[in-house]
Formats: sequence, C-alpha cells, structure tokens
Amino acid sequence: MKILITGGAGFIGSNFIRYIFKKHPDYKIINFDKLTYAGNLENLKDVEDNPDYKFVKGDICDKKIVDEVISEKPDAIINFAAESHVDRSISDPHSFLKTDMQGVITLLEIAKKYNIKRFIQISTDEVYGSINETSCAEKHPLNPSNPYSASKAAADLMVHSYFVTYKMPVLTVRSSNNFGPYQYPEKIIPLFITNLLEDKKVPLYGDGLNIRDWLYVLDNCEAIDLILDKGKEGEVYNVGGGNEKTNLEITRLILREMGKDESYIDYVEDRLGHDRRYSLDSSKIKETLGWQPKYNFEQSLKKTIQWYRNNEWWWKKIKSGEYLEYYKKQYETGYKTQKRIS
Ligand code: NAD
Ligand code: TDX
Repeated sequence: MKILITGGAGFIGSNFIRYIFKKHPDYKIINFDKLTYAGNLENLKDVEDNPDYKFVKGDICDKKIVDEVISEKPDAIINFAAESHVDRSISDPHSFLKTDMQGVITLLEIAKKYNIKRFIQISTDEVYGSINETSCAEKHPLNPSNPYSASKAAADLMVHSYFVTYKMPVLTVRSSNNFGPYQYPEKIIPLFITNLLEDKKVPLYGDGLNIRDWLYVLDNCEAIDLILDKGKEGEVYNVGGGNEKTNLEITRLILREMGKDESYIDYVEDRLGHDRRYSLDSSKIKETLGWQPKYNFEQSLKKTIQWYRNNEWWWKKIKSGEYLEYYKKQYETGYKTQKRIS
C-alpha cells in the first residue's frame, strides 16, 4: 500500500507515519507538507532514511505540485494538512479558510482526476460546536463557532458533496483533542508542560472550566489506520477518548506531576467565543469497526510530560525561534511564517 499523507510533518501526521511504519513495514509513504511554523521535519528524524519514505515540500492549495504528487497514484490519500490552532484563527482567519477549505477542494479535485481509491479527511470534534449536555453522534448538525472550526466544517461538507456528486470514495474522521509527543507548544498541554519546565506560569483562559475530551495520539493513529482499512465509503467516524476534563483539572494534573503549586496558574482573559464543551459519541467506530481507546489518560499524560522533559532539544528550539530560523534558511520559498508563542 502506498499512502500520500498531507501535513505529515505536524503533530498527528508525524505520529501517524511512525505508527504506520511500525505496524505495516511493507507500506510506502509520501509525506507532502508545506512546512508552516507547525511543520517540523525534526519530528521524523527516525524515519527519514527509510527507503519507503519520501518527503515532498508543497502546499495543498497549489494545483500544480498537488497534481505532480497525486500523479504518483497512491492507493490512498489522508489529509492531515491544516492550520490547526484556534487562537491563530481568531487573529488571522484567511489562512484558515485557504488551507482548511480551499486546500481540501484542490486535493479532492486532483484525487478525482487520478481516480484515487480512498480519500480520508482528518476533521475535528469542533465542527459540532459547543454542547452543554449529552454527546454528538455523526448525524448531529454542524454548528462551528470559530474561524478554525467553521473552515473545517466547510471542508467536511465539501468532502460529503464529492461522495454524493461524483461517488468519490471519501471518508471523514472527527477526533477529539489529541495529546502526546511532538505536539507544538502552543496547544494547552505542551504549552503548560514546557512553561513549567522553564519555571514560568501557565495562562489559563477565563474560569478554566471549559471541557475538552482528551485522546492519546496513538489511539487516534490506530483509529485512522482501521478506518483506512475497513471504513465504509461516504461515512463519518467520530473518535473520542472518553476523557472529558475541565482545563483546570488538566492544569492541576500537570502541576501535581511536575511538583508545582497553584501559584503557577495565571488566570488570563478568555478566548473570544470560547466553546464551553465538546463531547463526542464514538459508538459507531466501536460497534462497526471494533475500535477502543487503549491508553489510560493519566498514565499517558505522565508519559507525555516525561517526553517533554527528555526532549528539550526539540521544543526549546521551537520556543526560542531557533527552529524557524533554521528552517527558513533550509526552505526559503517566500511564504510567510508566523510565530506567536508566549
Ligand atoms: P499541526 O498544526 O501540528 O500540523 C499541521 C501540519 O500541516 C503541519 O506540518 C503544517 O506544515 C502542514 N500544513 C499546514 N498548511 C499546509 C498546506 N497549505 N499545505 C501542506 N501542508 C500544510 O496539526 P495537528 O494537531 O497535527 O492536526 C492535524 C489534523 O488533525 C488537522 O487537520 C487538525 O484539524 C486535525 N485535528 C487535530 C486535533 C488535535 O487535537 N491536534 C484534534 C482533532 C483534529
Ligand atoms: O494557553 C492556553 N490556555 C487555555 O486555557 C491555551 C492554548 C488553551 N487554553 C484552553 C482553551 C481550550 O478550552 O485549553 C483548551 C484547549 O485549547 P487548545 O489546546 O488550543 O485546543 P482546542 O482549542 O480545544 O483545539 C484543539 O482540539 C481540536 C486543536 O488545537 C484543534 O486542532 C482540534 O481540532
């Protein structure tokens, strides 16, 4: 099996590539990534010499290069590429609409041209919007409420339209909040861990009582691999970890594990339009494909903290801006980079 993975230099994509090579040593992978501020080839140092792995630098919005790479006729395309950080979408919505929506249409059009047999869109629980009670199954109406989730929801509708209109073999995966190694230190868990390792405070938004459902990244990788193999065309699959926690609970767990007290919490101004709670009903993937999350939340959080302790070389370069300087020299192409880490 030859898979084209877009956005494979980011957090989930790089974990997925490593997972696939371990699970299916006979698979071939093309990793197509624009290397934005969030794309980091250092996430994949251990696979770069694998003869079955190839990296191609490019933008999913660029028809010419997307055509070149899809003309290699992969058996499947999995689209992880996205602008992924909600706070950035609030200050710069345009880049989100471009990559997260238009980029997907470009991929769909060219995948249609080459008659690609499987197209998996990596979506998110955020497309259902905030829900105070109960959980959202796949048929729940989409109700996104920030520019990031609105762009992802637009892409989901477009993917569905290609199934209905062109009978394209598309599938959509909506997962809850992932955590684990190689997550860019702008998202709450790696930001808080690395701040505490630097003996800095952690900025908790609002009252800290917003709820997210946490999923260890390797459980998500297993779900995506299963959907690639056995998922039904045209279907959407929710993938939730079943670990709903307030941000304050997450913060306290991290503080405790790192031997810090609550004086390290800095209650800061709330995120604009901050969704209160996401909650997925993942019965469908459990009942139809037999998936279950395997990783215990608290143990995986401890393992993740340990990973950031052991891999200062990775995140210190990112936080200091040294990594961006390095990659700008290596991959000078004129596109803009962004950096807003506190
Ligand atoms: P990330 O920001 O760590 O990585 C995104 C990757 O996409 C980077 O390597 C970046 O360089 C690349 N990219 C961005 N724009 C591109 C473009 N125009 N062309 C080609 N490559 C481009 O994101 P992540 O956390 O790994 O998320 C991966 C996917 O999973 C995204 O689609 C996101 O919406 C979705 N998702 C993430 C989470 C989560 O908790 N992280 C949860 C649910 C869904
Ligand atoms: O500094 C912070 N302080 C804080 O209180 C940050 C960065 C976040 N938060 C809060 C906001 C959210 O309620 O923590 C929660 C999690 O925030 P993020 O880590 O930014 O994730 P979220 O906004 O929930 O979105 C994530 O999950 C769904 C990913 O970034 C998305 O790509 C994915 O689709």
